[in-house]
Amino acid sequence: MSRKIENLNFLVKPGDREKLTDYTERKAEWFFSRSFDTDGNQFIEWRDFEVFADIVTEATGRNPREDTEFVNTILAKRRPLWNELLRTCDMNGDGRISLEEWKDFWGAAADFVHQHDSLPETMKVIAKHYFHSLDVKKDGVISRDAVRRGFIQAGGSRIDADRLYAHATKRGRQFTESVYVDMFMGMVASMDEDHPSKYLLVGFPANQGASSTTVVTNDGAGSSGSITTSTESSEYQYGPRTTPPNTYRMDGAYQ
Ligand SMILES: [Ca+2]
Ligand SMILES: [Ca+2]
Repeated sequence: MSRKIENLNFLVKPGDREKLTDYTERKAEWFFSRSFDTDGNQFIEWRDFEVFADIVTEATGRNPREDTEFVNTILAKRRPLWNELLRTCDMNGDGRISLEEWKDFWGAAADFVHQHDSLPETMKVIAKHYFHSLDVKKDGVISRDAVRRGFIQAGGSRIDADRLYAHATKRGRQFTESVYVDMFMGMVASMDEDHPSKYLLVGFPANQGASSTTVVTNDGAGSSGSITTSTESSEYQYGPRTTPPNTYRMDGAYQ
């Protein structure tokens, strides 16, 4: 069934944002600002990816002006994602995606999920990008540690990371790409505020406890917004107190 619908046409039309409920609209807005609109100007542009790459580079102690090869490696990983976003979401063809275009996209995608019980291709590209960013060992499975590190890097809480992981691995299953894509589908389309797929939205206000939780570091200080610069050690290591960017930095580009 799901294979048959792979090729179903997915079209976004102006006004598809009307298909959003208050709750799904809030999720769309959160994802827009936390995942993509790095500079917060209400548009997703290639510039946002460049800012993101600089932030990630600085978080590893490198100078983005000098280590351009490192920066370009990060950008190269995200170029296909950007091309896909532009292709599907940039309806007026101005080379950037406004918040309204994004909401039309999200509304069309949620409607597609309700009709076909499957994600449209562009949403799958986004989901798979984030899955592979978290699959740091490249073995097709996300570990609990990887989820925690990803959440903390993105300014989220360890408690929410554990909630997400517990749901993803319920009944003994592994956190594979297909589990991730399924949860992503729920995150896009579910109107149920208790649906655990919401935990994919790092720091989302509706995630109970997210706003009141701080991550306790080795020195005991709350630093939910700190940046980890090591991705393989068993203890979380915190870099300098950099202001966390307004983005969902679950990107494995450090590896
Ligand atoms: Ca922007
Ligand atoms: Ca546009």
